[in-house]
Amino acid sequence: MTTTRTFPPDFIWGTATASYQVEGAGREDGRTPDIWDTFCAVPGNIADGSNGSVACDQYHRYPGDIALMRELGVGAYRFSVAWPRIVPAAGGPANPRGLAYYDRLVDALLEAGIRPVVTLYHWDLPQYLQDKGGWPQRDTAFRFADYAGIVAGALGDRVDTWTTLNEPWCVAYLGYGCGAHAPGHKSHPEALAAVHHLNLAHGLGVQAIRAAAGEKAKTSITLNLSMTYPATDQAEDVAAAEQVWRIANGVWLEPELEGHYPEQVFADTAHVSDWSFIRDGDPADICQPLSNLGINYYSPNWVRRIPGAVTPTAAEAGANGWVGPHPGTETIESLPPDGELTAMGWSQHPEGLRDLLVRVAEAYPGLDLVVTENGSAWDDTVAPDGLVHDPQRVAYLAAHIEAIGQALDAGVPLKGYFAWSLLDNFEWACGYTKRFGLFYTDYATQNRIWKDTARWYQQLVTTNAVPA
Ligand code: IFM
Repeated sequence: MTTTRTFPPDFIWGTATASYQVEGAGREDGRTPDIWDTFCAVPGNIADGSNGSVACDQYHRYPGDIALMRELGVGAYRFSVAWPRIVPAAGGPANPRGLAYYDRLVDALLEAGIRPVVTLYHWDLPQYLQDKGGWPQRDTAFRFADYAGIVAGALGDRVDTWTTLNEPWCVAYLGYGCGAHAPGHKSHPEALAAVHHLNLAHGLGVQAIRAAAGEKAKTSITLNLSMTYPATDQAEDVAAAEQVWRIANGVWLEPELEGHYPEQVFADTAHVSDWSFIRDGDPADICQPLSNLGINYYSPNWVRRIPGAVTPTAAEAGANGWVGPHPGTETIESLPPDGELTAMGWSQHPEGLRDLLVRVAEAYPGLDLVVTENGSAWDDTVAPDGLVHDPQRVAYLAAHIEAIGQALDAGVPLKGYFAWSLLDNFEWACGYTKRFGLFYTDYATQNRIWKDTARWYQQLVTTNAVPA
């Protein structure tokens, strides 16, 4: 067999899921409701009116899913822990039955030779914390640190890497800014307060993990950085792209890795917030040494300054109900997606992944990077041969693997790649209507069915070379 590209021998190939999207067992073993249970109960919030109460039933079927991963040949499984299983009520105590589930999962993964890569927060905030205000409230960051310490204390001897938060961008901007995600608020001032308290939660969480699991614990955060290009090379569009970069990416990267917010972001958002929620000492708490940075990438964004648009006053900003995701960007618009769109309506630009990795690596030399999510949704069906043939997903994956190869060629210290997702699952506001899996989930039977993409990935990860 001829091959087109090989990867470093220690490169980690993995796959990923998240608790609410796959576990099910919504009320089992003491788990209490989270904000997604509440959000899903509101008619109209979820495309198919569904919720995560059963999902892929991984809570009961994890041995079968681990057997599949073993056959796939991946070296790591990135999953998340459901906070309301671990701390089901305000103030604790920790729930031993909740911890026992992750204990079993981690042991089974290790037995199968698969590294457990744990995310502590992939969006399932306990409802009791949202009842007190959720992420716009400072106290939530401290409660997160308590929870992180509990989990790290219980599993720290076996977990490979600890990721504090997954995609805080979505939490702040979709959850509190434009309302597309739980808890469904539409408030840019709340979104910016959430940004800061998520950053604080990350920093306090890293400290709590180290205190519980030891200084050697490998820590990380996963950011869905937006690769933002200017629509033209005109100065106003270039400036627009940099403004979007600051509010989408800089508000996480700079405090977490440099110890301060991008100065210009305060001016960009002055009509939205005075950022008075930042307290002395917060920057030092937020900026903690990390073992690596996780980056999720699906599609890039082209933006331009809207001709003639002016930034609203504070009063107008509060009154006009403008609810784009990024606070302070009322004078900027994104170009519509182009080319063949995935089932999510997202365009496909693998070079965006390469460019993003190169930009971050240049900004933070010496920091190891990992692609913690990348994948695509398509309208899969089971063929008469009982399998799923998904050439568009294979092509997407192959093109993005080539892009990470180019990033490695350019000297990016990229250490691993996790395909999103192990199996079709609950895709948030889209419910079960969008399928991202390497494996097809038959929700009626909970059978997992091989897609061609899973076979392609199997060949890649078992040979460490792109199939010709
Ligand atoms: O399914 C999500 C995941 O939970 C977070 N990153 C993006 C994926 C696809 O939308």
